[in-house]
Amino acid sequence: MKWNKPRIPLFVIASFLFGLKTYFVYRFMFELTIENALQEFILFFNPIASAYLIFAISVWLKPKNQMKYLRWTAVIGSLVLYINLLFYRNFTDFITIPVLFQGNNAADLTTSIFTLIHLGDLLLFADVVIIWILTSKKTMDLSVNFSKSGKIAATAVTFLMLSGNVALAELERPMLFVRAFDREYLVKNIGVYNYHMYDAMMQTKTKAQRVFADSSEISEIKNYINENSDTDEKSELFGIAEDKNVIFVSIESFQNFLLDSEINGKETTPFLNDLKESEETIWFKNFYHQTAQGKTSDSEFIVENSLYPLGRGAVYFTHAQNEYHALPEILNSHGYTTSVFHANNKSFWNRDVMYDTMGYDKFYGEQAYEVTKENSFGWGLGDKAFFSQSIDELKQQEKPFYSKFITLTNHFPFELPEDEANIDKYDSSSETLNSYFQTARYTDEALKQFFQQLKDAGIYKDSVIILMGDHYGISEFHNSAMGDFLNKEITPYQHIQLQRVPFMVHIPGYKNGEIREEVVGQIDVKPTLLSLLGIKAEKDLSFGTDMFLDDQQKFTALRDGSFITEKYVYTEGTCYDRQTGEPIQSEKQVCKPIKQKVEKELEYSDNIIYGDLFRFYDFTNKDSE
Ligand code: GP9
Ligand code: MN
Repeated sequence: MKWNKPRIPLFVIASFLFGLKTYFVYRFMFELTIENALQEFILFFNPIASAYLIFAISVWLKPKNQMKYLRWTAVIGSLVLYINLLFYRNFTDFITIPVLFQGNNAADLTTSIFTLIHLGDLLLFADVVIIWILTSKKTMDLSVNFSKSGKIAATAVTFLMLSGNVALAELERPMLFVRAFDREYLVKNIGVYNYHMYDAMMQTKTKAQRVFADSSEISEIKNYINENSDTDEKSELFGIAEDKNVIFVSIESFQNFLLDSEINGKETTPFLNDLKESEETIWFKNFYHQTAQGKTSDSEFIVENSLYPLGRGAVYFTHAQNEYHALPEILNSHGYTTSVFHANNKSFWNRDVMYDTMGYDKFYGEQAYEVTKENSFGWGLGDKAFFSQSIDELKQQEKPFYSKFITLTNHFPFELPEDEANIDKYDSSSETLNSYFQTARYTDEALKQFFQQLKDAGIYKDSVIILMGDHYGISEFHNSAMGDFLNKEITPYQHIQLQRVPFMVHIPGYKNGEIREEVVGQIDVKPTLLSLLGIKAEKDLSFGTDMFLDDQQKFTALRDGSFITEKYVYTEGTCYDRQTGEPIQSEKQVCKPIKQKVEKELEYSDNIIYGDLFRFYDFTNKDSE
């Protein structure tokens, strides 16, 4: 019997199959917030429109190439979607081109990758199998030699669907393509494939920005900075740590909620709990991390430069060739020896390049350590061995020194050998959250041991030790388990409050330790540290203020435009009372002026980085603009 050509061309069938699969992934596998029926419709429509856009190109091909095109488009499209899904499971975010080119990181991420792949994911390739079978040799005659008008009609439908999608997206989110703070909005409205095209365009724009930037942009930014900070003002702690060594410990994925938490009656962080209450410690309990896609490297960048990280990619990768006026460089010029200790691949996050750019004297990466099967787990060398092995090198540093230590064990997926665990796992639906307490406890013990080793080495009393959490460890993906643990629903307000990480300044011999309530963030570390060391703030292109100065106007801005002030927490378009967590209905406008300022500040920071504006800035001449 002769096979009758189906009336519906195969590229249309492929568009539907592939589009429906994509919709299924958006709807049920990504955690996209759907607020209304229009959003729901767009979410359904955009994957079909996108799929049609790509598959309909086949009509312009010779019949013998059409099947090949459909088949491979389905494969590549599915891989793009799946890789985004894996990335999302880890970071609750979508891939950007700069992140994609962080090849070294991808290789190092393998330990995490396997916990992100689920067996059921195989079903996500069902459409590929169907398309593959339909396009296989036996049914080759499914190819259609489209007439010219057929080709034009098929393409016209593409444009119709595409413009329909864009119009609906614009209706749903005015100025969506101008304000690109939030990748989720973009993916929800135009789909992951079009989002990648948009991202590629943005990347090209970024490259162009540097070429077209000129020195005149500095004046406006400088005016803004001058209006908002008084560099002549000194806090009462100015110079308290003068000539001391600085030991800065960046604690991996450490959130404030770990402090004072208990699992089956046992404290998770006994050492840090005591330390924060000590009279030698000043603990800022409302200190927020401000990182974005660059995670640890973003936290380093913020601390070193008092600039915001970028909304897309890790600035450590994308702008490592820029000029900066970073903390190590400033400290070097004041007689400090500067170094970093971190037992991971030196090229991870492009650190080897960026540390050089920022002026670190020495970087002790993985090769400086003895890493064996016995002393490493999870992401690598355990924190205890890391500190133990670092001490000898630390002793050799010329004084005064500034040394940064970056821990590793408390990193997703929070793996720890059973015999290293001194606290039970938590019991919830999230294996990630359950394990988190055990690795956090391990790091707490490693810190305790490190303090003792510093004392034994005779370094302790001449040093000031700063402890800081780099960013969150438990993503929004685990909100339901987090809600169980904290015994409250994780609302957007709670989510922001969960972004608080430890920040403790420990000064041996100090007697006035206290718990400070100010709302502060990583952007404030650089001026605070310089002030403690008695180094007068110089003319700089940076944001943030000395945490010990009273400044009522202050806000702590997160990279997505959310912010926290003394009174308010603003996120996802809602202004909350910071104390009660209640949305502020009646005075909806109170957050608006702050929001505008936050957006301006983030934009200025971006302009400094994108335009590489430090290259026009002369630090030797105080009046240069
Ligand atoms: C890797 C470590 C962890 O060297 O800093 O990086 P993260 O994944 O947290 O950015
Ligand atoms: Mn980290």
